[in-house]
Order: sequence, then structure tokens, then C-alpha cells
Amino acid sequence: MAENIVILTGAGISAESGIKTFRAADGLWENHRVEDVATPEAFQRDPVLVQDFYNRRRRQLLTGVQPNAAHRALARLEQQYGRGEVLLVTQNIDNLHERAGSRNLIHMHGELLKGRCQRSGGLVPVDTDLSVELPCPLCGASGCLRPHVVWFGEMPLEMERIYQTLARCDLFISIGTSGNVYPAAGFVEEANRHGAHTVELNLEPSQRLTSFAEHRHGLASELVPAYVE
Ligand code: BV8
Repeated sequence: MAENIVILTGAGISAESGIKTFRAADGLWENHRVEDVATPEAFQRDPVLVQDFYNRRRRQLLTGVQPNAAHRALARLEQQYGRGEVLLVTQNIDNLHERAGSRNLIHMHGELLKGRCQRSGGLVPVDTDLSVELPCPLCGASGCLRPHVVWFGEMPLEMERIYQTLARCDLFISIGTSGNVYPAAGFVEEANRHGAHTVELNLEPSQRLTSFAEHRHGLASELVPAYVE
């Protein structure tokens, strides 16, 4: 019988690569109230502030940040697993999973290295700063490019495919997420409802700890290779 696996990752899997998590003491949210930067209203109100918030994160991602042993272990699992599908759903907008070699991957909250034309909806690769002056390569207008990132109050991406895969998964592994943000935080319930075995691998107990059948706490770079091997 096929053994399908769904893996959900959050900011904690990239922490040891040097990318700050949102809720750590010095996390990104500390520097900004989330309402100030990660909402469509914030972008309407102050596009320069919001673009700067993402430009700073994009510059860091493009200069010296590397995938760590946890990202690499998940890529190996996908490549070497022969008993069913391994779907990796990440809440992260960095590109460390694909750089580690993962292919069957969904960025449910978008991608930092892509921009979206607000007029055509088209996507463009972004490896520089986005600004209101930058002309859009798709429609030619300036001021229409936004980060291809899902903000609070916006619908996450590929939700139908995620729920379809959760409905037929046998193992659900949640890695490096605090379980604060929905609908991602509810995936464990979906997996439980369909009879999957559910595992939390995280530095500390998450908000959804009691929903998991199994949990291991520690560093992702140690827990994930040990678990998937
Ligand atoms: C939607 C992109 C509806 C932007 C992000 C009240 C109740 C329930 C829900 C809501 C509510 N009020 C509002 C909502 C909905 C809202 C929500 O959930 N709010 C929360 C705050 C309550 N959700 C939404 O708005 C979502 N959309 O609901 O749409 C809809 C319906 C119809 C039509 C239209 C719309 C959209 C949410 C997406 C927001 N965008 N990201 C950006 O990145 O700037 S969310 C962002 O925060 C991240 O993507 C991530 O998802 C989240 C941060 O969470 P984590 O990844 O878990 O990170 P965190 O720092 O919290 O935790 C890190 C963990 O790692 C910690 O536990 C730590 O212990 C651990 N760790 C640290 N180091 C390590 C480690 N573990 C292992 N090893 C280590 N080394």
C-alpha cells in the first residue's frame, strides 16, 4: 500500500541557516507590528515601508544564506522514497528547499524571489529591490509590482491541492512552525481526520502540540535527518 507523506515547514527550519524566525525574541515581527507590513492595507498605506521590509529580507537571502542539513534531508527523502508521494508544503518564502533539491514543493505563502504584476497577475523573477518606480516587465507600468507574498487576510496558494493531498496522506510531519498562523496550523487536524500518523519536529512545543500523535523537540538540523533516515 502506498505511504503518502505530507511535510509542513515553517520559519524554524531556516533558522539555522541564519534567517530570523517571526516569533523569536529578535524575530522579524519584533521590528515591525505585523499589521504594519504583512497586509494589503499596509501596502496600500505605505508601499515604501512594505517594499523595504521585503527588500531587506531578499538581500539577505541572496547574500550567503545556505540550506542546512534539515532542508537537505527532506530533499533526499523525496528523491529516495519509493513508497508513495512526498509533498513538501512550506510557509516560508525563502528558496532554501528548492536549493537543497526539493521539487514536489508548494510555497503556500508565496516566494520572496518573485514579484506579481497587480494589473495582469503575472509573476516575474525578482533578484533586486522592488520599488514603486520599477517598471513592470509584463505591463510596462511602474508602481504595479508587489511582492508575490501572501499577506494576512489573503488566500494562501494551492489550498485545493494541499487539502486533496492531506486527505490521502498516511504520515504528516510538521517542522519548525509555532502553529500560530491559519490555515497552515489546521493541517494537522485534517491529517488526523483522515487517519494519518502526525509528528511535530520543533525546537519547543508548538501551539498545536496536543494535536500530534508524536513529537520530538530540538534543532531541525539534528531532528530532521535523524527522523527521515
Ligand atoms: C487567510 C508571508 C482567509 C508573509 C505569512 C483568528 C484565529 C484564526 C485565524 C485568524 C484569526 N484572525 C485572523 C486569522 C487568519 C490569519 C491568521 O492565522 N492570523 C494569526 C496571526 C492568528 N491568517 C491569514 O490571514 C491567512 N489567510 O486566513 O485567508 C481568506 C479566506 C477567503 C478569502 C481570502 C482570505 C494568511 C496567512 C499568511 C500570512 N503570511 N507569510 C511574510 O513572510 O512576510 S505568515 C508568516 O508567519 C510565515 O509565512 C509563517 O506562516 C508565519 C510564521 O509562522 P512560523 O513559520 O511558525 O514561524 P514562527 O516564528 O511563528 O515559529 C517558528 C517556530 O520554529 C517556533 O515554534 C520555534 O520554536 C521553532 N524553531 C526556531 N528555531 C528552530 C525551530 N525549530 C527547529 N529548529 C530550530 N533551529
